[in-house]
Amino acid sequence: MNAPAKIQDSSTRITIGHSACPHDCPSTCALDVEVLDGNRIGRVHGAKDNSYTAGVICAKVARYAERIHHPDRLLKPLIRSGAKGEGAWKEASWEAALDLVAEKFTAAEEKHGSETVWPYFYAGTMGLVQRDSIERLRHAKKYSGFFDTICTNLAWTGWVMGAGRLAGADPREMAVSDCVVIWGTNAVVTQVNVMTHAVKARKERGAKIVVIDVYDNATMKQADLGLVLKPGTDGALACAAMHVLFRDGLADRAYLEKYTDDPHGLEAHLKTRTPEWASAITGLSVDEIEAFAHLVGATKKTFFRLGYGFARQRNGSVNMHAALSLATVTGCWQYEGGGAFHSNSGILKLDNGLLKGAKLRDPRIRYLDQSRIGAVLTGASDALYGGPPVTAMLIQNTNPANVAPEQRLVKQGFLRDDLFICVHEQFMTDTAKLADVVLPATMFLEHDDIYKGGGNQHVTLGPKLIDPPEGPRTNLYVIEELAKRLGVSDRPGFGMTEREHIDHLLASRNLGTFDTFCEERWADLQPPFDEAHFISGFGHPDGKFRFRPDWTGTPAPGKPPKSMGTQGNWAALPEFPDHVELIEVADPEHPFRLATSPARSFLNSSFTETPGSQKREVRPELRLHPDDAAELGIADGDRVEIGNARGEVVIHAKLFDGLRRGVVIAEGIWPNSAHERGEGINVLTGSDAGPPYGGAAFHDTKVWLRKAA
Ligand SMILES: Nc1nc2c(c(=O)[nH]1)N[C@H]1C(S)=C(S)[C@@H](COP(=O)(O)OP(=O)(O)OC[C@H]3O[C@@H](n4cnc5c(=O)[nH]c(N)nc54)[C@H](O)[C@@H]3O)O[C@H]1N2
Ligand SMILES: Nc1nc2c(c(=O)[nH]1)N[C@H]1C(S)=C(S)[C@@H](COP(=O)(O)OP(=O)(O)OC[C@H]3O[C@@H](n4cnc5c(=O)[nH]c(N)nc54)[C@H](O)[C@@H]3O)O[C@H]1N2
Ligand code: SF4
Ligand SMILES: [Mo]
Repeated sequence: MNAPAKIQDSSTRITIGHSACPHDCPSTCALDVEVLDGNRIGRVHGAKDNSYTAGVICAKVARYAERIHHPDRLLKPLIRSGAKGEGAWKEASWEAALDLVAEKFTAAEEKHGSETVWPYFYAGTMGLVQRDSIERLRHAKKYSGFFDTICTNLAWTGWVMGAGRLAGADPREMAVSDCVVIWGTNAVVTQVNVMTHAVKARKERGAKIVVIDVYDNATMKQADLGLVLKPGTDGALACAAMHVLFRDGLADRAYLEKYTDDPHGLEAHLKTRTPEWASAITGLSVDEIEAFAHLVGATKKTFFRLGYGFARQRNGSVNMHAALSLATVTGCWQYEGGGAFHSNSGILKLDNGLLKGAKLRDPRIRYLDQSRIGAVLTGASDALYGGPPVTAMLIQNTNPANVAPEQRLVKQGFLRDDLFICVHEQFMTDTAKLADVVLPATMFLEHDDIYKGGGNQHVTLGPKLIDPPEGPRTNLYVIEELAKRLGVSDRPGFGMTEREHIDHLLASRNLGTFDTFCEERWADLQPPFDEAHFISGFGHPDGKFRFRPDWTGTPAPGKPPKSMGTQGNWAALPEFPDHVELIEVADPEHPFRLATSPARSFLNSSFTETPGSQKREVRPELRLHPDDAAELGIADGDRVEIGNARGEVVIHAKLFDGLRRGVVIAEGIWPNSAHERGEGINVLTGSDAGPPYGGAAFHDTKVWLRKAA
């Protein structure tokens, strides 16, 4: 299975094991891992012969040894012995800890009915077996459902409204493009492989790289044209660029006639969306908007790489749809190296029904909104959908006390005496600190799993390469053991090993087995050109791209289950691409707009514990325009207080002129304890459901700020 051992020196034997990065990153890199003496790891490398990874991975995963062999890893089940959140624990055996969890879940169910238990999980591991098995337990037990809105909803909805399918041009084609537009993704930081392919195009064919963001970030430093606009105004930029294309004969009218729903309606609608109009909204100059429009209009092979970041605004679905509409007006879809891409999650379908227990699902059971966990746990009746309070939770692969919006409400909820919480974790996170029972979890190199790459087209195996330390157990183990204690272990899908689940998933698409994947490592599922570029039709029934989206309609991956009704204010959404002021517009009490962009050395709340990341990120900082700072009497490095109706946070000022006045940026989701007062940046962010189907607007927050006392 592994490449032949190479001998480094007489004492250490190094073999290379193959895996996939399990973290919540669109790149899902194929990895070559140095395994030392069969039980520790050395450096981690990107697989050179994987056509998307192409030998490149981020620095934080290259240094994975410092995370997996970290001295602070959780090694023992812990049961709370003091007050909630106090930090007093006693060690317990696995048997005793699991018995306690099962006992508490059963008691909660007896008192309030099964919907009182809320399994809460996300993508801390993207491994299908370890991530999704919790769904099987929840269906089998009729526990409350989980509507996952924290990350992809606003973006995916906007894309699918236009294209009809969550797929797009092969991202490797960026390497043969003449212009790569990197829009609302800080790719250098969040998915480095985008840069591999984009930079190759520049080196080999002189391609231009355009970056559109709200600050001059690490990716914009690599751009030929960098556009720094105000947060939440990308729809205006896209509309003005389309206006210029129609005005100057750069719209591909023949293509539009054939492939789109209403090009004439669009053109008429855009008449008033001039560069002057957009300039006032975005803060960009008319010249910048004209230059951008002419570049993408005149360059047939333009590749639009649309990220998540610009959709994390309350008008994010509209902005995503507008940017995608711009790509379509240029006609770039027809050319290799042209087109648009956001996610391939729609092409990498494996039959996960057995894994997730789909047949066990009772459609009458309510779903609760992941992002509204604060409202749910503090008993807001609209958040509970008329059902019982949540009084028991199992949390895997996520750290909501840190990453969810409206942190004060979340914490208040967690501290409720009548709420029992079990957290299965690798480290003592902000969430684990508030639990009643903490169970130690394995890491990806210590268990078997299989991974799908949203930002590429591969399904990649991650077999177990080393033994875990004594103590941590897999997610699958926890689910299976709870199923036994809760009386559902005889239901379909239970009692299977990781390898059996993987064989079953692969068989559904005739991709082979766990064993064949040990040899082949991955499968490349890229659809043919005509399908990926929508030459054979877009994903809507009539095969046409929709400039006029049906915001309430199907098909939309983020659409809530029927039982939730319509979440957002879809009535406020526009008929055609537009700028809609559904954002938290600055006002006299809150003159600034805050975006909480990603930090390079952290991945969400992960890697905040590793020495390499801590050394590089240093401390939480707020990027602030020097002229704004001068007006407020704030100097570089000063402590500033930043706040709104949801709360206030103290952070250090970093004067920075690479953003618009009135905009501030806080990079990274630091642990709450890294901030004064032990409260993190998500004290400030809102959890209201972005239209049409919900989703958290993490970069859309109005705030005041002042020098801290
Ligand atoms: N190093 C690192 N890598 C990560 C993560 C991380 O936290 N750190 N997170 C992972 C996860 S879970 C995800 S979903 C992906 C997300 O990765 P991305 O798709 O890159 O999305 P974001 O990280 O939300 O933000 C990207 C950029 O959008 C910008 N932005 C914010 N508002 C606007 C706007 O209104 N318009 C425009 N044009 N830009 C705006 C931000 O400033 C930021 O630079 O990254 C993954 N990879
Ligand atoms: N302010 C602000 N907040 C944000 C964002 C933002 O841009 N700004 N981004 C949002 C986005 S896009 C996302 S996706 C969320 C993500 O936020 P989280 O879901 O918290 O993300 P991660 O850090 O990826 O993973 C969470 C935990 O999973 C654990 N874990 C990893 N593997 C395993 C495993 O195999 N088993 C178990 N039991 N645990 C495991 C890790 O130790 C980690 O503590 O944050 C959101 N919050
Ligand atoms: S770039 Fe993303 S997928 Fe690749 S190793 Fe880093 S975190 Fe993992
Ligand atoms: Mo995410």
